[in-house]
Amino acid sequence: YQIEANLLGALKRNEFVLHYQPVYPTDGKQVIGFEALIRWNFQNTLLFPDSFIEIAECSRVIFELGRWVITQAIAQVAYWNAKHNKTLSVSINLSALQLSDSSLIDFIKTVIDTYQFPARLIEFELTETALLEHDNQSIAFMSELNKLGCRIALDDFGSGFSSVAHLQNFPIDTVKLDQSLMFVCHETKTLALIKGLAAMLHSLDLNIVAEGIENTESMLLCQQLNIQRMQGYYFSKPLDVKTIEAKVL
Ligand code: G
Ligand code: G
Ligand code: MN
Ligand code: NA
Repeated sequence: YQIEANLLGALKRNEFVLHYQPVYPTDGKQVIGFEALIRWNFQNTLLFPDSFIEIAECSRVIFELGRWVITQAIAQVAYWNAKHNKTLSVSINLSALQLSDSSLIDFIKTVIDTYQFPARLIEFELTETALLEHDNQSIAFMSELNKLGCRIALDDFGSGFSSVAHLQNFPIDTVKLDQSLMFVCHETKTLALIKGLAAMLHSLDLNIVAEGIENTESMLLCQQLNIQRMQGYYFSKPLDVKTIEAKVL
């Protein structure tokens, strides 16, 4: 099927939804925020981003789709915070291409103003590929985000071609350890790697989020290493709005 032609139509028909994966602090007790993850309600099946984000990028629909995600996620968490008198944070994934959208910063500022949402509670997630492709443009974009008061996370760290140089060359606040590390944290070499990474990131004053926490063992490891935030199926998978409201808030 021609996903590409359908993407813009899907946006108009309101077929995209955001699911939210709860994020927990070191003690694992109370949810402190959510990562917004997009899904597409396509003819009664829920499509995951791996099956359409790339196409959205190639067809440049990602610019409009990305703006929809930003508005939707901030509006949703603003609503939850007002309703429950909380200060939950929201993490939003950005595609590399979006860093070349020169009016995106103004757009984000308008959304923040519209919903009166504290910028410090917004974290934008970028992957290393996003940074590799652009460089100077990326740094300028990130500095603008910083000026707004938003935080920036380097996503999927420890997978692929993670470079330690990025940690000093880019104005990032947070590093998200890739879930593949946590899945095998019982293995001697991986355990040593995680411990070393945590020590390095702590000494660089970077916040650490561990992803892919699936069991007590990896949760306890994060606590032992003072990892600030945790995400994973041990706590919760990404959930739709209704389920978040019924079971998490
Ligand atoms: O749950 P999951 O299948 O949603 O996420 C798969 C990948 O899709 C994640 O690595 C995430 O970075 C990406 N992704 C999820 N939501 C978005 C989004 O709104 N925008 C972009 N660019 N990527 C997203
Ligand atoms: O790349 P990014 O980290 O943004 O995407 C996270 C992806 O990992 C999403 O597809 C999400 O559904 C998935 N995910 C989140 N927590 C877990 C987990 O504990 N185990 C597994 N296998 N996948 C997870
Ligand atoms: Mn992410
Ligand atoms: Na990740």
